[in-house]
Amino acid sequence: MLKTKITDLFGLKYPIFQGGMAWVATAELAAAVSNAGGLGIIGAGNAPASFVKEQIQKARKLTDKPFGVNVMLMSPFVDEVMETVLEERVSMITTGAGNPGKYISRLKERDIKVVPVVPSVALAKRMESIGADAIIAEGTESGGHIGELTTMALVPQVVDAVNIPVIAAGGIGDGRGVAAAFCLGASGVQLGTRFVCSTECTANEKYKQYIVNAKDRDAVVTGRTTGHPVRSLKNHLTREFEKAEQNGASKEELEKLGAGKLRDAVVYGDVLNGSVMAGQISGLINDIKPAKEIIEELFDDAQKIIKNLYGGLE
Ligand code: TUI
Repeated sequence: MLKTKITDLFGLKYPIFQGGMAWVATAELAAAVSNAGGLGIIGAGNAPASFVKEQIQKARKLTDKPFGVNVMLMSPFVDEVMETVLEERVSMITTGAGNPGKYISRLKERDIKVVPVVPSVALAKRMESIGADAIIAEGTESGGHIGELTTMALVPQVVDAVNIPVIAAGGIGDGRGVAAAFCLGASGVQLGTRFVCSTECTANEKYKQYIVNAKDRDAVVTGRTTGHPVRSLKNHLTREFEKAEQNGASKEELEKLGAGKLRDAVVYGDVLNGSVMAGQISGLINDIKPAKEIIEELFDDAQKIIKNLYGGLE
């Protein structure tokens, strides 16, 4: 009933990935999403390989379904994390914040599927040409490190530019967003912020609640002057960052201001001085519930909408 190129390629019940968010996307969340029929993804973020290995092994105890790892390419540990995913032979990886080109041949030799996150058509085409299995087109509505284009503009342009399946990400939080992504030509969706507000997510309850309480304009962008813009929920830190940028702070000063702040928010619940990375859809998210309920509701609602429009997905 929900067959798409993405369910076929990754052996899923539902064509949905859970974003591989640093600190947030632990083995517990990834396993819950995979057990519910989506694709759970462990976020490697800036963590060393030993942590990623531990998380992979933990997830294997919690689910017998496929799951993936998101490799954050700006991480100082990226090379050793890649070695770990090769050794552990995870079934797939997503990549973010850079070009995974130099790793692709070794990953493919081990039958590890590679799904890069891209913010542009040019990068999508390059990724297809070097052997990516699918592409995640992520709009600027997303939380964390972002590109410029909106999901609405980016997804159909990427769909037209490549022959591999496209997964839409950024700004999707309910069944209407899922249906819209399919209307734009996507074969699947990736959601991050919605899964932060799941029961199984191990992020501090204060982080989840800060998203639940957020309104439409609360997810702001800082760091444009560094070339690495980041979207997070407004708080003391975003205001301090804005001031520093207005006063012409150097890239190094700004990096220092942001260092360790995501962990402070996710792990310790410091939602005022930490970095509460979350997407523009935060304003739509009003509850915390099990990943299975989230996924079933997303696709029940999307199916109803799509049936009314076209008679259903395949
Ligand atoms: O990667 C993300 N989102 C992230 S990573 C992250 S961890 C972090 N922590 C502290 C500061 C900054 C980041 C939090 N959120 N999304 C995927 C994504 N990738 N969005 C945009 C891109 C991207 C950007 C440039 C992908 C490729 C790219 O290529 C540039 C090049 O090399 O051509």
